[in-house]
Amino acid sequence: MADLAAPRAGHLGGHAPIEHIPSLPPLIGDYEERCRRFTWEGARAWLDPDPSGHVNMAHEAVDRHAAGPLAGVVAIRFLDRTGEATELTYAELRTRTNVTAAALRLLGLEPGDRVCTLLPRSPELYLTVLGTLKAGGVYCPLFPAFGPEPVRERLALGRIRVLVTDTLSYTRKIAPQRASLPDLEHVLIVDPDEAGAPTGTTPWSAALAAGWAAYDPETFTVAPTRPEDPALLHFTSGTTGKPKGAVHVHAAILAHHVTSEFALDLRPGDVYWCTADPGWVTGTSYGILGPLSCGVTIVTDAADFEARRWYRILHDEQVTVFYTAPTALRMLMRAGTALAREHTFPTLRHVVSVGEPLNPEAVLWGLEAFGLPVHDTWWQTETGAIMVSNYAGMPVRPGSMGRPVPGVVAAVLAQGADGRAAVVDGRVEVLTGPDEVGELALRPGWPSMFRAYLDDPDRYAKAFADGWYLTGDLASVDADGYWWFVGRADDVIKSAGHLIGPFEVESALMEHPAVAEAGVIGKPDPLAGEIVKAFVTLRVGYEPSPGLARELIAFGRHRLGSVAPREIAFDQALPHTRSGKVMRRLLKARELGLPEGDLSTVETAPAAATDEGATT
Ligand code: 6R9
Repeated sequence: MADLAAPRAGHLGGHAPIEHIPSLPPLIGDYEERCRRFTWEGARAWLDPDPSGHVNMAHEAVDRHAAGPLAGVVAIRFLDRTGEATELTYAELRTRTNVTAAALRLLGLEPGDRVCTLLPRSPELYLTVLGTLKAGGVYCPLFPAFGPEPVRERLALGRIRVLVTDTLSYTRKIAPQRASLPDLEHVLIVDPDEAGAPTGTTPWSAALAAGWAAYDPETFTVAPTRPEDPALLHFTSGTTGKPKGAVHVHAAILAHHVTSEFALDLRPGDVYWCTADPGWVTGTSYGILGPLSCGVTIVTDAADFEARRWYRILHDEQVTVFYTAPTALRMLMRAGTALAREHTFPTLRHVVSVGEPLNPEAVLWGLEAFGLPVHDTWWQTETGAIMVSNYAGMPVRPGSMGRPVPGVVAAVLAQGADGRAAVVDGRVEVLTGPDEVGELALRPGWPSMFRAYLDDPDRYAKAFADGWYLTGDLASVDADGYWWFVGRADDVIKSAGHLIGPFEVESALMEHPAVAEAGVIGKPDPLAGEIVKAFVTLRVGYEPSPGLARELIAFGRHRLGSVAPREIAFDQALPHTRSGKVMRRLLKARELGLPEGDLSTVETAPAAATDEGATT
């Protein structure tokens, strides 16, 4: 083990390392040794293909356990808003997901057809994910807090055939736009009222009853998918243009499994709680597939964050491994250490975080509240699985993301003028010195690597250079091999761990009659990491006013839901590049009071911002 006695200066405060004392020895032993031994080819031995070599994620996650000693173990324990629990064992989950798959097959779902959920954390969501995979379909989650606009855009881009949702979401977000979604053939409603499901939809229970009648769930055969067949479609956001649909294949389950063992330290007997919403990639890879593949008991909670409730769940459910996000940890911190101390967590062994920079304070607070430091993990929608992590048993260096997981080759690439990796004659430069900052890049080859951006081969090709996948993040590596997150190299916003594309927000705002143009940035926020702030140029005839700012915020919220701007500032002279793009980087530099850098490409003279914005 490297000598970690000296705290690392400079970065995020540089705290002394913490020796983690697990109550159980970590599942995976020595890091260096493990990296030396590991090959993906070797890891494939874990997969349980059929005799013809077919691999199906849902089989790997559920059925293989249902056929063995874990059959009677609780696979998922669902807590509803009142705290009432419903449980499904691995055997029951196998049957129920077979019925769901049968229902989808009966609706005419063909291999490769796409199925979406717009649901809170409920049994129907988990059954749809696994049922879709078993039917050979491609599952695509939608974040339930999205407004009608992001929902419609993703349903249209994904050419979704089947949507599973509830009455309220359907009535408010889908029904008014159904005519513009010709591919959406079936909508299943999980909570029809006495009057039945809305016109044009089918009650979920009726679809399931039909599936049950048509197939024997005990002998139902899972779709014979090949390892490279598409399984998951995750929309993510870039700096420009429409949301990008990252496509993942069935073989990805191997990476979900290996990293769930290595970074989350999961094993049979664990009670595991992942607080990520299933509408985002963490909710699929580590809320469902990875942990089930390890044979653990997953706890899910339908309620929103509430500090006391969370502590109670950790205690009462005897959670052993807790995977959450920095924003959630900061909300727990805000609720005070005293509240945490009212509870004990005797079973808790490993606390892990993802999605945004984990500040050293949160790591150290974990020690106070749980008696355990928080272990950071870094990855992206595109990578499908954890790439860099503070694994269990590793001395945590607060503020560091950890080290690449076995089987992952990462590098820091020299930057060009635009902040991204410089590509000269098709070549990049790998920085090898300690603490040098550049773009974090990964050598493709792990199974959960995205295989395409849906219908956008150009964008996919642009994500690679010289044999590297370029992540868009800036990072550095210290002399001991610990990786440090420095920032994004692009304009994408991370708010409460959720990735938000500025272009999507700008486009929605520009549909308001008062708005001529908008530039959207992430403004640092002590709780959410960043909040969305929009700079708006008004059309002739409109005057800036706090009332108009409030109106624009309400307009954004109505269209976009939770990804809407929280702050509006009026600016009649937004800075542009010569090619006419709003310079978000400059807006951000001004917001932060940073030097404005090289302005040679600015066309509109930087004007003093007329910040008459309202904040809600
Ligand atoms: C899993 C997920 C990916 C982006 C990523 C980076 C940020 C994720 C982080 C982190 C600092 C960490 N990010 N983990 N930043 N420290 N431990 O979040 O996927 O929604 O695609 O976001 O999130 O900027 O590039 P996704």
